[in-house]
Amino acid sequence: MPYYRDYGFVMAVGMTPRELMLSAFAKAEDPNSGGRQMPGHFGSKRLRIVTGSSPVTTQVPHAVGIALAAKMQKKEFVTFVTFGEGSSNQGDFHEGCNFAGVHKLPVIIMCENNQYAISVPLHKQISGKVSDRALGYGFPGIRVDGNDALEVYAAVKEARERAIKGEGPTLIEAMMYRLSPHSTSDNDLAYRTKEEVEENWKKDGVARFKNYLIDCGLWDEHRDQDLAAQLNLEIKEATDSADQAPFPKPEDTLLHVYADVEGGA
Ligand SMILES: Cc1ncc(C[n+]2csc(CCOP(=O)(O)OP(=O)(O)O)c2C)c(N)n1
Ligand SMILES: [Mg+2]
Repeated sequence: MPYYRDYGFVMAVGMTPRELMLSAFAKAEDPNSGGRQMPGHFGSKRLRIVTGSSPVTTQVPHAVGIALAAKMQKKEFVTFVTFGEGSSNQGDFHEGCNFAGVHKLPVIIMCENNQYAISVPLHKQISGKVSDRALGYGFPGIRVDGNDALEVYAAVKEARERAIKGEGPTLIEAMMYRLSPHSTSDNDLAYRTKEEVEENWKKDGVARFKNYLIDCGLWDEHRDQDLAAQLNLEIKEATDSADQAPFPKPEDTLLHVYADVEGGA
């Protein structure tokens, strides 16, 4: 149950650039919503990504409910849900955490703390740590460096093992920084400095992981350039293909809005 920041995450679990572009161009074939939702509202039956709603953090109680179903049906799966630190101040987050703690549900609750909620900086949103809130709900909460891929991986892996063993939820707060404006209509330099943004680009987790792989002798600049060229081509093909794909038909407007009743309503 990812939220709108999770392009990297949904691609890591198998969503293709073409599927994402079909969503950006609002085309009929878009698996996320058939072209009905804004881009970034991910959903895929094939990949078990539950469709996200626009009010932020509504996905937390949904994820907890799905984890309850896993427990009741004795199915071995874990729900993974993400959201921003700004929205972790909403009731949905707290109600979801409380229920998950009481019922020891198999859910990983991950806050992507990028230090801004649109124009509101972290120090005006929260005075403590998001991860410390888990204590009040009776399960572990840990803060990790969200720019360190391996640290995040280790924390999520351990949280999954706890969930599978029936030990209940884990709250993970991944510390990072929102490198771009909130949206294309946001002028971020109205509320933060260019220097602050530039300083944080130096800590970017993708560049850091690349350098780590180079240091380990597993990667090099030459291969990196080849990969970038290959990915640019893939994105261009996905963009062209989605651009040319048909729009939804007007008569399909109500498709998936109401349940189909067998034999007619
Ligand atoms: C309930 C609700 N209130 C307000 C909004 C408008 N809104 C969209 S994104 C956003 C910022 C959320 O900040 P954060 O949770 O830190 O996530 P980030 O965008 O930083 O990843 C807001 C206020 C919304 N979508 N839903
Ligand atoms: Mg944020």
